[in-house]
This record gives sequence, structure tokens and C-alpha cells, in this order.
Amino acid sequence: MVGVQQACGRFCQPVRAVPCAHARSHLGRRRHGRDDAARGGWSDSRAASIGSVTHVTDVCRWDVPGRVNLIGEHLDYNGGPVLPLAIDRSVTVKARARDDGAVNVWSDLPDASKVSFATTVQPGDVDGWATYVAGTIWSLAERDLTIPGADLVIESRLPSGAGLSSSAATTCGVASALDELFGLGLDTAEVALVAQRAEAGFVGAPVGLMDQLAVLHGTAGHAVLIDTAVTPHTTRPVALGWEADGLVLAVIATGAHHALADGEYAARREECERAAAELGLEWLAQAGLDATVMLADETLKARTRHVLTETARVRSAVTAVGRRAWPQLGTILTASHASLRDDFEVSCPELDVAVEAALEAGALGARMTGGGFGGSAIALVEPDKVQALRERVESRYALHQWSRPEVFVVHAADGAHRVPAPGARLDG
Ligand code: GAF
Repeated sequence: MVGVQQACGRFCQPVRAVPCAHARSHLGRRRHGRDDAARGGWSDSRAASIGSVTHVTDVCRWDVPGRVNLIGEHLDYNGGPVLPLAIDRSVTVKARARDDGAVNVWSDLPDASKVSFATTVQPGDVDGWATYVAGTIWSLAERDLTIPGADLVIESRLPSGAGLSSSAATTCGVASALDELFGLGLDTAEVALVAQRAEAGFVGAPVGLMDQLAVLHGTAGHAVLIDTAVTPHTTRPVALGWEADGLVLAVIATGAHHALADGEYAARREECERAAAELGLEWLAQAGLDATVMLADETLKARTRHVLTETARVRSAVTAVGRRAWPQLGTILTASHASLRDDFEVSCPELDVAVEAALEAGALGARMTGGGFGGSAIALVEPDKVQALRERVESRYALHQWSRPEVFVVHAADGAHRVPAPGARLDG
């Protein structure tokens, strides 16, 4: 077995790579047993002949949701707790095996034409939307899991660039579909690491693991509390009772540019790592309240202040959710936004105006969600105020001559799951 260094060296422990299909059969099966049927009980010799694709499901299909992060922003690479939820908007990945070393990808994204590349694709070979697909195939190959070839169709019901993790949905969906198609034997934790490595090593965004774990572990009606201080990260469902109490979670997709690969995300991460190193800590979220006094640099002080106060806010939010204390939760969400705007400096005018307008329209609380620099805000609000919220945000945006934002309600949904596909089996 070979150790594979994951994207974010200090963040992820090396994971065993699996050199060939028959050696993988002992590995943990994906949860829900959703993929077991499709593996069809290969014998070792058949599994070893993976390159000839003689006994695989013809077509498989995975549906993977996007996510919003309720709270705990920029903590997943700082060893803090995060509380995202999978949402009822998803990406579907359909996959069919090939055996000629080629990968063809189609998407229903606007202006996306077919993209083709070799299974030995390398960073820089593919541009645009297909980098997430190519990156996943590259990430699998890094683990000695080079696939023989595939045709893939990506269909998205997530607005792209909205900070709702269409990238994690795509990478996790591609990894899950190829895992099923070729019997790669990946468990859920490995799918998350393959997907994260695709973004960090191929796309160039050194992300944490929050999005991947959220879209894989989400359950309807629940958020996922993730502890990123431990490796592997632990996940726990947290029941969300606000809908029973007459509230909904609205998303305001600002339409503003959101590109984690731009360098700002990496810069924040580097600042946090520098602050932790100066404090002699493994994780910045472990710092005591005196940490900001001990740091000389004003920027590092501010970044640390966000990480410490946000960590405390996540814990308070979990308590508020448990007590169904919605006004208190709303106040915590709004305080999170102020911290991201003022101390972590990852907001932008479009997000700030969205949050202000949501509060003016009567939301209990609102904040940006995700990496920032554009993307989406969320608001906890009564259903009959959603239209007023939409109109308020639209009129504020019109004053700035910004393009019209999209406002919609989301519900906590199940994570990645296999969808029965009509494809026939090829039995060699
Ligand atoms: C992005 C990243 F992908 C996540 O890992 C996380 O860091 C988030 O930004 C900020 O909380 O979504």
C-alpha cells in the first residue's frame, strides 16, 4: 500500500491508496448500501480485468445535492466546528464505461459543449467547467485508480458560481459514479478526499472538507455538525425544527463573482496558518481568548478574532437549534456575517446589501454562506415574508445597477445517493 499525501497536508492524514480492484474488495462499503447492488459480486479475476470492462453496470446515475453552510465559515481548515446542510437542489451525474482510455463529458450548463480528454489527464490540460470532472479522474489516478474510460453527463439544478457547492456536488458525484461503475471500493470518507484533492490539486482551490462531507452526509431535515479538529473529521446530524415552527431558510444568490481559485481564499488560509504557527498551535481554532493580544500583526489578529468568535457562535447556534430558539439563532447568524465582513474580510458589497435587505424585510437573521467574495447569502425568515425580502433585495440591487439576484427557499435534504438507472448490464 502506498501513502497518498492529500491536498491540504496538515489538514488530512495520508490515506491508503488501493493498487488494484481485487485488493479493494475488503474496504468499507458506501453508506446506505446504495452501491452494493451494482457491484454485482465480482470475482477477483473479473474485478482484476477492470481494463476490459466486461462486467459492469452499463449506466449508473448519482444525485448529489448542493449545500448551504448555516454557520461555521472558514473554520474547516482551522480545526473548528462547521454546521452545513445539504439542500434540495442537486447535480446529477450519469456515467457509462468505456475501455479506450478516453473520457467524454457533456453538461447542461449554458454554453457547455462536449469536452474530451484522456484518463491520464494532468492539471492544466482541461479548462472551465470540466476541470472538476477531469480533476476527479486525475485524483483517482493519483491513488492508482486509473479508470479505463467513461462517458459522463452532468446535469445541474444548482446555480453555478452561487457558492452552493456545485463543485463538491460534481466531484463527489463523478467519484461516486465511477466508484460504482468500476467497483473501486471507495468508502464515503475516501470519496470526500478524492473530491477535495481534485479541487486542491487540479482546479487550484485549497479547500477544506466541509462541502464534500455536507453533500455526502446530509439527511433530510438535518444539518451536519462536522468536527474538523479530528482526523478523520466526525459528522453528526442536527435536527432542524424551524419549518415546524413557521420559518424557512431563504437563499439569495447574488450573481456576484465567486471563484475560490482566485487567490483570496488561499490567502486567508495562509494567514490562519501563520497565526496558528505564531501561537504555537496546530489549529487556530484551538487558540485561547488571549490569542489576539499575543499577535502583533493587525491582520492576523482580525483573522484570529473571526476564527475564535465563529467557533463560539457555532456552539451557540447548535444550542439555539436544539432549544428552537430562533430569534437567538438569527442574531448569531447576523453576527457571523459582521465577523466575516469586518474581521475575515471575505464579504463583498452584493453580499452585504443582500444581508441588510433581508433584515429590513423582517428576517430573524442573515449572513453570507460559503467561501465569500460573491456567491450567496442565507436568511432565516417567515415564509410570508419571502416575497417582501425578494422585492427588497431586488430594489436595492437595482439602485446599484447590479444584475437581478435569485431568491429561493431551500430545505435540508439527503446527501449523495444512487438513482436507479435504466441502463442494462453488460455481462461480458
Ligand atoms: C468553501 C470551501 F470549499 C470550504 O472548504 C470552506 O472553507 C468554505 O469555503 C468556507 O467556510 O466553500
